[in-house]
Amino acid sequence: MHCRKCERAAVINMRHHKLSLCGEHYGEWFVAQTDRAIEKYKMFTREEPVLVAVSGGKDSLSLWDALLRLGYRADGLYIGLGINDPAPYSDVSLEKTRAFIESGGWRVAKNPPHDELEIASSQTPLLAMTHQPVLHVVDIEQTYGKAIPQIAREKARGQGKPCAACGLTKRYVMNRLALDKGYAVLATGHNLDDEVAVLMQNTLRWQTGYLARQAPVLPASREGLTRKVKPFCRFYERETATYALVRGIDYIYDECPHAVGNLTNFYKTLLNQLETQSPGAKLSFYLEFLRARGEGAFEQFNKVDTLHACEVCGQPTSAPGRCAFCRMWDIEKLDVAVV
Ligand code: Q46
Ligand code: ZN
Ligand code: ZN
Repeated sequence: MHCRKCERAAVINMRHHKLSLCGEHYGEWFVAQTDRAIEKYKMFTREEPVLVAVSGGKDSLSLWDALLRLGYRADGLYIGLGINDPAPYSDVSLEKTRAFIESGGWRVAKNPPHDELEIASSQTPLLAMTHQPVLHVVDIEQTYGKAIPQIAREKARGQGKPCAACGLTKRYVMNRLALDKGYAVLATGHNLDDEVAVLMQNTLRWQTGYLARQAPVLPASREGLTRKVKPFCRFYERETATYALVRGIDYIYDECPHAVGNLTNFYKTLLNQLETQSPGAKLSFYLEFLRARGEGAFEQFNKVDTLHACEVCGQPTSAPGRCAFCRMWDIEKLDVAVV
């Protein structure tokens, strides 16, 4: 199979787009599509500082790479969860994240070279990249005194899995750091497969409130909350992985050990079977959902709760008193800055 734009062998064939591309042209197509999504959904502008939540995986590192190549003012936030048992997942993911940004590989095109001439021309950045990216690292154990598995065990949250404690902590730290450091927006690397798995989960249970809030952009609906965006929401997982590959991004292949066997992965497997039978099914499920949502199908379920300020940290919370994060971490008892 050949590239649509040149004679070289294709590295990817996207049946849903009827498009095959070589490494170089795929890299160009991918960043252009990223920019189109950012503009289409009005995610952010080139003037606004963006905080990218990076985990060391293919999606978040590819997102940071693509945003920098497009000339956005993108910095990274890595949250050290302390998940190193049975395998050193957190340690390796931090290593990969640091290596990515310190290597400066995002500065130049790094598609597999075909000849000398091509290497020379591929050294040109897409846009003038004047931004010097910063990586913020928040280590949960150093900041709050315990790693995620430990606090989850102590608080008996999540029936044996630390995901509830982890998700609550990550959401809080991301939002808080973005606000404290003056970022206009928080970007995550969720891809189409992630979004469609959640969509299916919410649809099967008709969780209309969740459906009303599932979108490429979640506006900062009130003071104390940051706008959240998902620029990769239209890319299949295979497409972000191929981008990481053609860009030479070294990422952590393993998932968090606690993700193994979770419900989201089960739905991903089901949806992959559907996609095999019917190419493009995932993309149209998602896009048709966005269309219906855009037409107001879920508007009535988008309830705006009355929020209170947490009496410890000041963040918005649904019940008066301490927020869920401060309660779980007993923040008033710890002598630490919140972030
Ligand atoms: S990191 Fe945290 Fe995930 Fe691991 S402990 Fe669960 S929530 S699975 S995205
Ligand atoms: Zn080509
Ligand atoms: Zn609080």
